[in-house]
Amino acid sequence: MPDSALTAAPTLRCGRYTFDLSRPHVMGILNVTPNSFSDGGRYFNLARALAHARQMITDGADIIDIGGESTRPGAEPVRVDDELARVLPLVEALASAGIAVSVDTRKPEVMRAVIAAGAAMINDVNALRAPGALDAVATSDAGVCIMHMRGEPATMQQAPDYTNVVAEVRDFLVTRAEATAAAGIDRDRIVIDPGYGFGKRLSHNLSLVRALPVFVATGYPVMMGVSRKSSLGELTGRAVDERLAASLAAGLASVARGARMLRVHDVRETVDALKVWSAIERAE
Ligand code: 9MG
Repeated sequence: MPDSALTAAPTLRCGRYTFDLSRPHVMGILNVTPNSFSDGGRYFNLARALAHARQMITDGADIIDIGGESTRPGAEPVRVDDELARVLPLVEALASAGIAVSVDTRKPEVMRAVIAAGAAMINDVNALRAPGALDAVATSDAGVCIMHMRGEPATMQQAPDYTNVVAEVRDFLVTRAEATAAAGIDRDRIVIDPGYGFGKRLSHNLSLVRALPVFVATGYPVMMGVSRKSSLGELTGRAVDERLAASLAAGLASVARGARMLRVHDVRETVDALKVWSAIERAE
C-alpha cells in the first residue's frame, strides 16, 4: 500500500455508487432469515422486508445489507437455492428503485447472482476465502467488505483464543485485502472489518475497538458491526432488543477511532448520534 493511500480522501466505489467516506456511513441491516440473532424472522416476508428497507433509507441509511443466511454463533448453513430465494427478490426490487444494496453472503454462486441482479457490494464474513469468491467479485465492479472471523459461525465461540488479537486480526485482514487486490479488485472497492463478535471473547472485542487506529493505518476504510451484539449484553445485562444505548455507545466509540462505516439495526438513532458527534468534531 503506497503512503499516499494513508492520507487519500477515503472513497469507496461500489458498482454505480461512490461513497465519500469523509462522513461516516451507515449500513442498515436487513436479515431475511427465520432465525437471525436479533430480529429473528421479522423480515422473512417480502412486503415487510421491503417496507423495512425503505424505512431505513428514509431514516438515513446509505446502503442496505441483505442477509439470507444467519451468521449468529451456532447457526446452521443454508443451501444456495434457499439463500437465493430469500435475497434475490429484495435485491431486484431495491436496486431497481435506486437503493444501494449490499448482500451478506459467503457463497460465490450467490455473489454472482446478486451482483447480476444489481447488488453494489458483497459483505463477506469469510473474507472471500471460498473457492471462486475472489473471481465472483473481481469479474464485477461491486465493492466488497472482507471481515475477520475465527472458525465458522457454527463453532466460532467455542473458546476463541489469541496471543495478540489486534496483530492477528490486522495481519489476516491485510493478507486478505492484498489477495483481493491481486485478484483484480481495485483497492478503492475494498473495506476491511475486524469482525466484532466473530470468534472473539468480550476482552478481544473491546481491544479491537480500542485499537481501530491500527486498522485505519492499513489505508483501507474500516467497517464495524457492533449493533445489539452479545458482548454488549454481557456488559449491560440487557436482552438483545434492549441494547440500543449500548450499540450507540460502541458505534460512536468505533467512529471516534476511525471506523468509516457502521453496520446497524437502529438506523434512525445511529444517524442522529452521528450527526451530533460530527457537529462536535467540526466545532471550533
Ligand atoms: C453479517 N454480519 C454480522 N455481523 C457483522 C459484522 O460485524 N461485520 C460485517 N461486515 N458483517 C456482519
